[in-house]
Amino acid sequence: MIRKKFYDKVTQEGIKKAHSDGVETIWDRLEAQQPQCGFGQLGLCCRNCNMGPCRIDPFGEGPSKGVCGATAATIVSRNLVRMIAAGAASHSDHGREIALAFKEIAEGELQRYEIKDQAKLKQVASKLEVDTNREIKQIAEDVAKIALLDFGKQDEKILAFANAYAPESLKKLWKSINVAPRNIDREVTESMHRTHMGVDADHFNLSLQGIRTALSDGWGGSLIGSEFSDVMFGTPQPVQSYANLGVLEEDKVNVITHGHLPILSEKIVEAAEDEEMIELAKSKGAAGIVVAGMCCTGNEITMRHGIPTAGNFLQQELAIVTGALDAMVVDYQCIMPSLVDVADCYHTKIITTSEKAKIPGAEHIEFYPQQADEIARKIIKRAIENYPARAKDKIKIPSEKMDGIVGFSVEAIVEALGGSLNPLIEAIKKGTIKGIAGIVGCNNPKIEQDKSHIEVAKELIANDILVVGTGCWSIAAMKAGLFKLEGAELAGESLKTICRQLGIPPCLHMGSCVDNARILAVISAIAETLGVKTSDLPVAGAAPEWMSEKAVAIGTYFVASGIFTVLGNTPPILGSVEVVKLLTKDIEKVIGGKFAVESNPHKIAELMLRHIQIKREQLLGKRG
Ligand code: SF4
Ligand code: MSK
Repeated sequence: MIRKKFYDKVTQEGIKKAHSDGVETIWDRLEAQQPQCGFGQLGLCCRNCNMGPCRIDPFGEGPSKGVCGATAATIVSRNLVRMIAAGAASHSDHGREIALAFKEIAEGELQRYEIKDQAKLKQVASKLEVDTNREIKQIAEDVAKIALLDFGKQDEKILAFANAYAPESLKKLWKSINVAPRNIDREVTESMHRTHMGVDADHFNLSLQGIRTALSDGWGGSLIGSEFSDVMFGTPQPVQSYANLGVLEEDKVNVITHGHLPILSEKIVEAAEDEEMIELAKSKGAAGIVVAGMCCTGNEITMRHGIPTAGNFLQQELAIVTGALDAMVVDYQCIMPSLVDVADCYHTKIITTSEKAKIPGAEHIEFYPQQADEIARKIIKRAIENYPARAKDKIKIPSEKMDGIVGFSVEAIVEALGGSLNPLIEAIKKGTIKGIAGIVGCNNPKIEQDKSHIEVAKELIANDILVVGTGCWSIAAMKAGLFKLEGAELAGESLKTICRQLGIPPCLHMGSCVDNARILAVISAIAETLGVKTSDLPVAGAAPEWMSEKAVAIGTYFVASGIFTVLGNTPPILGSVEVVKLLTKDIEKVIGGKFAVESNPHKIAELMLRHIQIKREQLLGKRG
């Protein structure tokens, strides 16, 4: 094993059990991959045409250009833009799926779902300047139309959603450097076009298109996904929940929903609560049914229903290793194909549900929103029928689970503050809260699971920084008790006092990885109230354990929204000094934010604290 020590003891025990059961895990496969390709790590290989693959020698002894003449800067930036495009495409395709379902609900074509939060719909509509003094159906139809046009309109204007939600100062800046996103699909397509052999070779120009594509995600596809999910399933409100593998129960049928799409998981939750299903489970000898989430589907259902979360990205295999998981239902993104191999050693059924994400060896039950209830019940039935197939001697569920409060949507934060963001702004001005940090992103087996997520957050709250976050960071924070009210004991004196007064934890759960738009909304509202740019605020971001291409898109739209962002592991860009310099230094003058790369959690926190301190001094000095 590469790593012997794990921050989360549940993971440590899970790996031990996996090995004694003869199961290979992600850490074993990482070890088998060593040494990983140096050209790949530096971003210096290109296979964008069949004159290649080409690679550049980073030591200057071998080739310095690809067959076509592409330099290191061209190849590195093209590869990076492709990562951003893939990340933006993934988030935005998820957003599109939600928007399409919403359109059908609005048109009365999809009766299996409803508009649960009409007030939120009106709020979205008025931002988009849609007349709200009409029937809900009419408002919904118009809002859906605008959202879907953002995926396909052919004019040069900024996305309607970005236009409605982004602060004026950001929009002005984006327009001035020609990175205002025009059409979500178009930006992804143009990124693929520009990175085709023989198109854009200028690393700066390519990076601008990367920025435009990321913005089409953060202020477009992801934002649409979050807003419509709230309208359809309810805007999250603080709710008590639990996290870690200890949420599984030995005497119950255990079902995990894993992936990202709430259209599916909402129905799985409903089906598992159905009396008929519970009776069926009892008839098989189980005491009931447990539904738990994993990764961002976990975030979606925990923040709306308090459904427990079994774990974050690196725990997906280990959930099966408990021997007590009867079905893992997956949609898309962050689902490892290895689940099928792990499940082979136990009785777990892996059920794929999206035509976009099939895994050889898994059972495929395709999910259609039009038959959502029947399909969800069919899936739950499969899990129940599988309960008796458990091998009793292989069952070992860790006892650890941690409670906490989840579901701090923007609306919930405003409510906790008594109706507006002003108390937060005042606290920032006074210095009782020194700044805000957004921590997001995945786990990565190259990094000790959860360690950076937790240590960075702890150090920030100890310095009176309010921490908000999403994605697999949230699950790490929850497991570590940072979403408990008592978590405030770890905060600095003034943050602790505020948390006690408001009855909030020092770290706030803002949702899944599409929900970073919520963080942007809070930051934008503060900047607009203060009459400053987002880049003037004492705010910083971090993705300490990122691994996915979506995280690259997120980091890029944070930076392009004026936020200094620290990456906890190096993206494949070190092969070009020009690209490194651009992204970690020069880009700040262009867009207001920049990246830093740092793996040591204490240094990550230090970088964020230093940035926040400088911005505080500038802001307060500027404001006299
Ligand atoms: Fe090589 Fe250029 Fe083709 Fe890339 S695009 S594989 S660098 S010839
Ligand atoms: S699930 S993208 S590992 S946060 Fe959204 Fe977690 Fe990262 Fe997937």
